Amino acid sequence: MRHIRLFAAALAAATFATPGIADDSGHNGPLNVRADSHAPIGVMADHMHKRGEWMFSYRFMTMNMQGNLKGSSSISPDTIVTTEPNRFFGMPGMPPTLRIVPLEMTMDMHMLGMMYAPSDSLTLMVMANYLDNSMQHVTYAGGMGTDELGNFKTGTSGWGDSSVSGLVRLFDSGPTKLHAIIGVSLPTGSTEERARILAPTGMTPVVRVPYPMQLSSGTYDPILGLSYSGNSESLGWGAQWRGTFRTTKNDDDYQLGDQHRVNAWLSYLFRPELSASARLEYFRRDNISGLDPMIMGPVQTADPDRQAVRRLDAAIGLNYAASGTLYGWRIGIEYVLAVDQELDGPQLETDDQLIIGLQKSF
Ligand SMILES: [Cu+2]
Repeated sequence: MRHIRLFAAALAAATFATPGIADDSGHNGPLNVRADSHAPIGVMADHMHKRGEWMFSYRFMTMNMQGNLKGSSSISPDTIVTTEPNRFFGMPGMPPTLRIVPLEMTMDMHMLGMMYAPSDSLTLMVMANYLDNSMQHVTYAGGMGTDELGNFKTGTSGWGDSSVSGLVRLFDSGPTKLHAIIGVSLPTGSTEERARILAPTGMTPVVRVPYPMQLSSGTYDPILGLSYSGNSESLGWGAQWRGTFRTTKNDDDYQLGDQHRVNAWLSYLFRPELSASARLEYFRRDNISGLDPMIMGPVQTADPDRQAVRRLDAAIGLNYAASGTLYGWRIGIEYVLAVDQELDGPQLETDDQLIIGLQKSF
């Protein structure tokens, strides 16, 4: 919940900072700026550009996960290590139940984006991510019982998957717009990250880390979507679906589950430069098929069938689009709270996310 304070500070800063430029229509005129012409900052590929226009963007996202859920009920580490079966049981040294439990995870993502419109009906978009993951665990001693052996933390960081997409105009009446998203996700990150762990035997080997800590899918995956937006004088709205489809196994013999995001948002324009938004996102990710033979252990994250997520998030945010001499610059912030989730578990529960983004078009 540390994100709430940051968000409140940004809200206060925006509220106090904007009156000074309220009447600054600049050289471009006040009608050229409309903060809500972009979706809330957590939505990607939401807008198109005019022919010849470029945009560069940077987003920072941080996600907090804490505690475990099975389905939508919380499950304690003691219960996990005494009742949850270990799929690797029967292999040398493998206990019948899970013995290592993730307690919390932080995922930080730096996203770089570039957009360019060769025509009014096509905008090209390239995105790259740099990831920084850390996960805290508890290890239980031996093959049974509830004696804790100790804690350990693993961390991975590096470039994740990139994407190249085309946004294709399907409809534009001025106030309402619709476009298709057609792209491909590129395996520009590593699927073979390693870290030191604490095993139930007390040994501390360096092993290939489980799936949630890897940086990439390892596959070329089609991305498809539809994005709609509209506005009236002071209200804006929109909806988007975006899916990533995994079609082949990677070099490590597995494929991540398909992923879908469905978004709906409403915004209110206080003045041309400033809008506030409320957004709902439904996120769905399927289980992994196949299995990396190098990822094995009495821990839920190593199990391909304990990866699926169905989650509803609610977000509030602000968009600010500069006018006058800073015309072309935008800043957006969003605080995202997970309100409901169902996990093929045990699996770490998502708490909240904070997203801050800076955009410059010219
Ligand atoms: Cu753009």
